[in-house]
Amino acid sequence: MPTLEEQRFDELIAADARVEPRDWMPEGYRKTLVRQISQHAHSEIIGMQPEANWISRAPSLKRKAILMAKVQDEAGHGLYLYSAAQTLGTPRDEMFQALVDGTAKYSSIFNYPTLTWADMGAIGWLVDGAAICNQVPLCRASYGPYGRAMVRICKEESFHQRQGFEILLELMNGTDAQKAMAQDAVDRWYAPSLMMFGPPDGDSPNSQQSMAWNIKRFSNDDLRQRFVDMLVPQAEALGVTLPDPDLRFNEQTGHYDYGQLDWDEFHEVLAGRGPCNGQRLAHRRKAFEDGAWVREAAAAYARTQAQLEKVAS
Ligand code: BYC
Repeated sequence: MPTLEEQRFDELIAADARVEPRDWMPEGYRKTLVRQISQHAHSEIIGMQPEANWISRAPSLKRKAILMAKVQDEAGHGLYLYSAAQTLGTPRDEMFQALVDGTAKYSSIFNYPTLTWADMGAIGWLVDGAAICNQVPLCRASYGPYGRAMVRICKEESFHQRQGFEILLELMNGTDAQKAMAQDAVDRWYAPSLMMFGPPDGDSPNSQQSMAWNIKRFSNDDLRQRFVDMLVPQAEALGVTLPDPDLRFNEQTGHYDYGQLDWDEFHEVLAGRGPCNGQRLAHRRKAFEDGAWVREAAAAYARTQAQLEKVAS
């Protein structure tokens, strides 16, 4: 017999209603949310690095201002998401420690290097494009604080995607060397961006339960397909070639078939052996250590304020 609390939770999910922090929830639901939300928060925080790498080398003041705003947005996304996870009872310090210890996951995509300015275009177009495709359905996630955080994140991601597309468009209207640089960036970021959606459905241990709980709304493969279908006309508009000889429209399904992805590479990256895993974590750890004085000063200030308030009362 389910308890009253369990019944109420099941009713909320069946009615496609929101679960709020005050509501009882099964431990598995809470754990799944903390796992997914903290993984996403860490992705935003680590995801600042590949682009921050180009802020000082942006080709104009305008491009520099736009890139700085984008990277700052990512910091903001990380913070909304850590806050959403905190409503589930997991302290931020704990999540952060797991990231710097290397025990928490973050998106595979941020373990690839940014070699040229065109990578800023490819990241915006492909990486933020994949993020939007994956994250718009999460605005309807059953857990209230997560869904609400995702609404604002998605609005900002659309601007990010457009700025990437526009960087590539400008390069594709430029010199032969600029066109080649744009195509090279697309060649390197295309397959990793498709892997952002996670393993194929048959190898995705969490999808089924997450979908039953209305956290995820579509499977990894369904979203990946939606992304590929969206990319093809955009690639044509840009004049870039998507690096997949098996990519073709399937009249029967009404979708684009695409070639096999290198899932061994994906698992290597997840195991910490991608091109930049070591560098990304080392940089994050150093930033954390360098910020120790700010945390100490803030804590000392809070103590002094508390003492002053005590004296005044
Ligand atoms: N990278 O059972 P599955 C962004 C893990 S965008 C690393 O399918 P689930 C940004 C998965 O965590 C990127 N790990 O899992 C964009 C699980 O391991 P654990 C972040 C991955 O959760 C632009 C295992 O593989 N977005 O931040 O049902 C600029 C089995 O997978 C990946 C999000 O996180 C991957 N690509 O589905 C700056 C969106 N794929 O946890 C920043 C929210 C899978 O059991 N997250 N894994 O140890 C999601 O939608 C889902 O968590 C996923 C995976 C679709 C990613």
